[in-house]
Amino acid sequence: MLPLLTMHSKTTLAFISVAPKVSLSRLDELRNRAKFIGRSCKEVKDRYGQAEDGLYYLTTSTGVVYQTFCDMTTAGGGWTLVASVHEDNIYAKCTVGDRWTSQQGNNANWPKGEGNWANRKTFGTVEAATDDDFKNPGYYDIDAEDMSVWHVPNKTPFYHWNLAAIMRYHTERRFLHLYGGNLYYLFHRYPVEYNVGKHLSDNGPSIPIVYDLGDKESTKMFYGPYSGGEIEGGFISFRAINHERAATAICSGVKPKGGNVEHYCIGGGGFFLEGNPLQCGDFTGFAWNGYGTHIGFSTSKQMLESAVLLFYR
Ligand code: KO2
Ligand code: CA
Ligand code: CA
Repeated sequence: MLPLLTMHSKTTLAFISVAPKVSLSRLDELRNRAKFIGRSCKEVKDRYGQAEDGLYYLTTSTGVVYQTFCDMTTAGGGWTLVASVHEDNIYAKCTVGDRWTSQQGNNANWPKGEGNWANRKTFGTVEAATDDDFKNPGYYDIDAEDMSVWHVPNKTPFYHWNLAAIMRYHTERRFLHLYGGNLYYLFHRYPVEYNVGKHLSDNGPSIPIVYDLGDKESTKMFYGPYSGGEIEGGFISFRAINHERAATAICSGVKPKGGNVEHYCIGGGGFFLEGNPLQCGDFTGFAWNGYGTHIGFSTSKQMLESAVLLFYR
């Protein structure tokens, strides 16, 4: 039996949409997806012809079973959600919730920070991928060629991600072949670590992207006007280093042409020297000139309040 809905007051209903009613045959259909197990959403699509976006069951090469979201429609489909980077509080600098940077402060003696870009630790849940950080075993297990990235407003339920997204794009050049097949291996080659190199000359790769929602110009508009002077839209970049030798993980939608990457690249190592500790956090220095002001180096509010969803195919 499905639980009955209890309506407490009109006010509650106005802000919290009610749980959807679902037929028993639909529940059977969802449960029966367990039959279509694969190592990636691409396998599930190719082997069983599953074409509906939603949650599917996957297994790693060693038999770890998990559930995640599959985008079965964009550019041929078969995209596996492997992670999300979520900023829970831009004012809290490298504290709890900054899983993609450091949760233990801004500290030059802990240069790799959490190290989660290059380990097998997993966290979060797929349904909460826009409410908190998420990382599943696909991140290190799937042998992928391309990436897709969605910027989705925080708190959006998964069945609305595609429509609610403010930017969506994917790569088409099979670049992951060159870097070990996924981000786990890519970040072993390009460690996200303080003091491993110099800005621009030691950055990791920048890969051209194809937009599914947005374009080069709209991408630049999400970042601050000062950032605009040192980025080029139409790329996804990895392990970008800043003027003070802090390492960031991903510059979404852009290629850095300067060294203030802390205002347009996310995730990082355990130490950001400038403004200590203001630039340390999952969304680094996105609020350097105020919260969502889109002044100076501050991003727009939309960017600041959207989670970055990472897919492989
Ligand atoms: C600023 O006023 C400032 O920020 C710069 C940062 C940005 O990442 O490197 C410099 O610290 C500069 O000295 C100054 O503090 O400049 C271009 C204007 C921003 O915030
Ligand atoms: Ca976070
Ligand atoms: Ca700077």
